[in-house]
Amino acid sequence: LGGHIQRVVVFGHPTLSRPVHALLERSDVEVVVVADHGPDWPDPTGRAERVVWAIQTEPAHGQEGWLAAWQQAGKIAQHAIDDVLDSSMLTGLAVARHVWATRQDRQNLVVGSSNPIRDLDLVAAPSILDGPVFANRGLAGIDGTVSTATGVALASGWPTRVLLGDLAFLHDAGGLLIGPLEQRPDVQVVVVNDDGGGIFSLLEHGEPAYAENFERVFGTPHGADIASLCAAYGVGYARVDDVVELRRIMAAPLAGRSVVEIPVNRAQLRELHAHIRTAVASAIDSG
Ligand SMILES: Cc1ncc(C[n+]2csc(CCOP(=O)(O)OP(=O)(O)O)c2C)c(N)n1
Repeated sequence: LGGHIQRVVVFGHPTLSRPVHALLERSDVEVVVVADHGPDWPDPTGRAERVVWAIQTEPAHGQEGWLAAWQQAGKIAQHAIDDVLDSSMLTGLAVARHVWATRQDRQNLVVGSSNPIRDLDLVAAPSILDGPVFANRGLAGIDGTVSTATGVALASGWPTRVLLGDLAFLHDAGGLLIGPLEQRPDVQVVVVNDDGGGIFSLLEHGEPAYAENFERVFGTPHGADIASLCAAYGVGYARVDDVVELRRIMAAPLAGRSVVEIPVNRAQLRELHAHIRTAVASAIDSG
């Protein structure tokens, strides 16, 4: 299906998702950017052939069956991913799936950079709930996420769940501190703790050739005691070790400020993603 794409119309800043970038880089794809501001239109791959203020769409003018084919492939892929996750250990992907499944109306979701936003991108099905999802680039990516969530919760008045990795959490642990004279929003921080930067095992850095130095330079384990850190900041803490407990905590009403730590293992992430790719490809081939 992807091979048949001839033109991409870009609104706003494209995501960091690699498949989206790969599509924008394809020489056989025309890129049209819709931007309403001066010379700074977003064109990360430098391939925009046209930059326009607006476009007019003609309803139902596409090739017969095009949309249905994508929707069908999307459903098949989603089932294949769900099947793999059902039979694998508790991972960031599984947590993202439960976080998505238990979203509520009038509740915000803030998603940390690195794997959490990519995990959600992979597992989340379209939703009609009235609850916005925020993702922050911060200064360089993983900074400021706890503080962002606090701001989102205060500004909206809605309870806010945050899904983020342990390094992103530790980077902004100071954001847990709220002075006694300040308002305390309802914020639940869900920390997928793989003791370091899980994303790098999925990128080029994780290739076997670099295995010798990987852990110290990119894995960066820290062994931080998150329960003690929460106690120091006076924030509630719960640890989740299995799916049953995860489901229970995610479904409970979100009130006050708390941290939910979910220890996971990043050692098999590369294999898990390879497994998902194979499962999706073969499900679509036979579907
Ligand atoms: C402020 C800042 N420092 C460093 C980085 C580089 N960086 C990108 S992803 C990442 C690892 C993040 O680890 P974690 O939040 O635990 O998520 P995981 O990859 O384990 O899912 C780092 C250090 C960054 N993007 N921003």
